[in-house]
Amino acid sequence: MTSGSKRWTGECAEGGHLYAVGIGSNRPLARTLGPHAIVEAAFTALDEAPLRLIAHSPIIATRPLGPSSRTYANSVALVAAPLEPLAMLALLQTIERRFHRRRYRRWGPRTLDLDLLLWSGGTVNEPHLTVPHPAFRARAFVLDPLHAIAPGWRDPVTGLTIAQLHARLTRPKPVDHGPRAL
Ligand code: A4P
Ligand code: MG
Repeated sequence: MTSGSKRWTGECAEGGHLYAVGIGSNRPLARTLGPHAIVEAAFTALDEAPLRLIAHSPIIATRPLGPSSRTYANSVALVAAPLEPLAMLALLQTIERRFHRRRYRRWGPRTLDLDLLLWSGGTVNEPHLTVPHPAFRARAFVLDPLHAIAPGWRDPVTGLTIAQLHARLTRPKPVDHGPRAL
């Protein structure tokens, strides 16, 4: 499946693992391959054996968080894989390299960034891999697309569903008008 968006209905991969993968791009790879097209190409890469693309969100344009000034194309994909988390991270980094991802500087412009957001097996705390991704709960560019395809997935750290985390992030904050005059 490489186009459109589909909501995940809760089934897990037969005998495998399910991952939510955050996809971001804000640097073109060529004149004709800009961030939106790179994210579309990433959907195809995430559906190549041994991976299986279960669903992906629409691609959204987002304002950069951090020092970069270029608009991002962001999406989230649900990917089934027969791989343990460290092997999955290694495969995602191989895909990033295929898109000429260079690690110039932290949060610098990137052709393709693939982050492991959630794993059906729960949490991972390894020197080079933390799952759930430590920052995902505070990022609209992650929670908006994740909410579109997996609102019922429960964050193993907070116990909240993606729908609840999304509501928490997007709910209007109360305005403090200061002390009322009597
Ligand atoms: N690593 C640890 N945990 C994970 C995980 N769950 N998923 C390690 C992926 N990698 C994980 O990542 C650095 C190292 O993190 C990896 O080698 C891996 O061992 P990186 O992708 O090389 O570097 P990075 O992406 O520049 O750093 P970082 O801290 O991962 O940044 P983020 O959190 O990916 O944020 N603004 C908008 N609008 N949209 C974006 O997509 N993205 C970023 C980068 C900043 N601003 C953005 C966006
Ligand atoms: Mg990253």
